[in-house]
Amino acid sequence: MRKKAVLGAVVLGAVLLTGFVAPVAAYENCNGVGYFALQVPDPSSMNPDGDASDWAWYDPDFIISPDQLCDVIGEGEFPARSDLDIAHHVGWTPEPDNRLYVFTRVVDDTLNADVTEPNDGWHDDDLELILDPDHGVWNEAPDALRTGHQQWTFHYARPGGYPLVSFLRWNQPAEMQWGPESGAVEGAVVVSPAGAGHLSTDVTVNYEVRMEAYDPYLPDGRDASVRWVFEAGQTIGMSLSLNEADSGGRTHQVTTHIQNGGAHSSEFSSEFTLLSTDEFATAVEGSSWGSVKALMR
Ligand SMILES: [Ca+2]
Ligand SMILES: [Ca+2]
Ligand SMILES: [Ca+2]
Repeated sequence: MRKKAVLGAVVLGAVLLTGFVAPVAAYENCNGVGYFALQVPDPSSMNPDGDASDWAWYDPDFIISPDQLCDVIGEGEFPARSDLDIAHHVGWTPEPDNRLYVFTRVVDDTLNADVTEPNDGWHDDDLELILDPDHGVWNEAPDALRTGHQQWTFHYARPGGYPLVSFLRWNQPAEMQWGPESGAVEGAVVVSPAGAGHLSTDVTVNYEVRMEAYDPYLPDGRDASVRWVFEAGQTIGMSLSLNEADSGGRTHQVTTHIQNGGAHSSEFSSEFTLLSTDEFATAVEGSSWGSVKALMR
């Protein structure tokens, strides 16, 4: 508790020093302080293909690893890094590109990939990105229309198996899938070794996302929805949750939020603050950002 309070004070100090707006909603971050997204220096170099070569610019101090994640299913021990290792990289761009970027590398001892129905994909190895750009307050049923926040999911897809990489969960009407269908939400999930299938062992799964954000995101489509404009210093509502199964269904959900209900209630969701290239590229050890980075390691 004391450590959390100290971390919170340091981040609040950094927020005040750099003119950031402090979060106003009751969000709960697993790491106790919140997470960061880094401005992509050159959006034209990015390709959402599951290959990490376009992420070489990313400051490794900001990679989110298991020591900043919670297991909110909690049936057993937190997975050992030898069984499950996770490295989230989160980026964003201002206008005119104005998109959110995520690259998540998962090293997993066993791949679970036998689900074929997208709404049931959480029984498999699977990434969820809960996004609430305007950082609102919400508490609703799991199948509520996802207009004010969205439960985006990204999944290993292959012929005869799970059919879609990018999908809006859960039990949404078909017209709500316009994001992936129009290219506003792009995702790639690449598993190595190539050709890995259900119960393959010692796999690496790369999830890569490039997406526009909308708030609200409405069933009537892009023109009826409101495009969110990302800006340095914003704190957005967002959780990254990895559903982990090794055989026989999900045993862990390893996530930035503090409770499984974080998909359905802002009270339990996490938040990301957007840093500009100036802030993270020029931060030196000993400065406020250097101190924050040191505490996050
Ligand atoms: Ca890439
Ligand atoms: Ca919202
Ligand atoms: Ca697994």
